[in-house]
Amino acid sequence: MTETGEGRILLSMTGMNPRRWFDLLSKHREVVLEPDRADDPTIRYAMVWKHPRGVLARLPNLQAIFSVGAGVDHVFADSRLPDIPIARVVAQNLTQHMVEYVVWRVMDHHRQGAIYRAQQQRRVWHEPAQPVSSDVAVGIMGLGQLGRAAASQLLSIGFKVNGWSRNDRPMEGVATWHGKEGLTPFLNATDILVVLLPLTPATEAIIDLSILKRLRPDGPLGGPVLVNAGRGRLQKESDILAALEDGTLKEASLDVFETEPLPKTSPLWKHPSVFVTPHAAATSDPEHLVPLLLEQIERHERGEPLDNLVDRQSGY
Ligand code: NDP
Ligand code: OXD
Repeated sequence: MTETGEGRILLSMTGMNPRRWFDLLSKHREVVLEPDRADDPTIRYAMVWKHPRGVLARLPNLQAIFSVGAGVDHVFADSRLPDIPIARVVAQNLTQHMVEYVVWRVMDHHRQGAIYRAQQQRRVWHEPAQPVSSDVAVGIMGLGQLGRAAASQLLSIGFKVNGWSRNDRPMEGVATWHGKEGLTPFLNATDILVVLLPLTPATEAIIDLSILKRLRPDGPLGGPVLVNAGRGRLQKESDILAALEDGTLKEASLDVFETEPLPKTSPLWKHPSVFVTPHAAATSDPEHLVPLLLEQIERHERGEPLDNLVDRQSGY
C-alpha cells in the first residue's frame, strides 16, 4: 500500500493543474482525484485549492484539510466544512517568491519604471528626479510570514519600512502599528503601500478610496503607490481607478483582482499607471510543497499537532 500510512488523500483543485501534485503524492500515498470517489470512507486527508463547496462534508472519515496555498479564503468559501483541523502552507520557496515580487514591484515604482517605459516608446532622453530609498517609506499591510520576510529585504535595501497588523507585532527596524486605531498613522507615514493581508470578513474591500486618501500625498515619489499581492477582494477596483484618475494614487501594481482571471473588459489592463500580473506573485510549487504536506500527515499520524494551523474564528 503506502510508505507512510494507510489514509488516502483527496486532491481537489480548481484553477490549478493537479497532475504534478497527484504524481508526487502518489509515490507515497494513495491519492483520489476529486470528483472520483468523493465519499470514500478511506480518505483521511484533503489537499485543496478552491474545492467545490460541500465536497469535503461528504467524506465520513476526513481528519484534516490542507490548503496547498498560503491563503485559506478559498477553503472558508465552503460553508459546509467539517469540524476538523485546517492547515495552510508556510514554505521557504513560496516566501522567497513573494519577497522577490514585492522587491521587484517596489523597486520598479521607486526607480520610475513606468516613466522610463513611456519615454522609451517616444525615444525621450530625460532623467526624472530620483529619490534615494532611505527617503521612501514602504508600508506593509499584513505583517505575517510573507510581510515580515518582505520587510527584512526592503530594510536591507535601505527603505524606511512601516508595518500594520491585527495584533501588536514589533519588528526590529520597522515602525509598527496595529488594529483600527493604528491604521491612519500607518497610512499617513506610507509612500508605497504593499498589501499582504489575508481575505477575511474583517479585511474584505478594505483597500478603498478612504484608505488610499490617507497615504502620504507629498512623499518623494510624487504620489502614493499601491502594490497588492494579497487577495483581489481586499480591493475595490473602482476606487483604485478613481484614485488614479484624481491623482490620489500615482501608480499601482496588482497581482490579484476582484474577479480572476481579470476580465478582458477591465480598464486596469490598459491603464498606463497600472502594472498587472496574473496572480503569479508566489505560486505553489508541488516539488517544494508536497514533501512539507507529507510531513504534516506524518506528524498527525504520530499524534502531534499540525503546523501552520488556521484559526476558524479569525479566518486566517
Ligand atoms: P499570515 O497569516 O502569516 O499573515 C497575515 C497578516 O495579516 C498578519 O500579520 C495578521 O495580523 C494580518 N491581519 C489579518 N487580519 C487582519 C486585520 N483584520 N487587520 C490587520 N491585520 C490583519 O499570512 P501570510 O503572510 O502567509 O500570507 C498573507 C496572504 O498573502 C495570504 O493570506 C494570501 O491571501 C496572500 N498570498 C498571495 C499569493 C499570491 O501569489 N498573490 C501567494 C501567497 C499568499 P496578526 O499578525 O496580528 O495576526
Ligand atoms: C496562495 C496563493 O495563497 O498562491 O498561496 O495565492
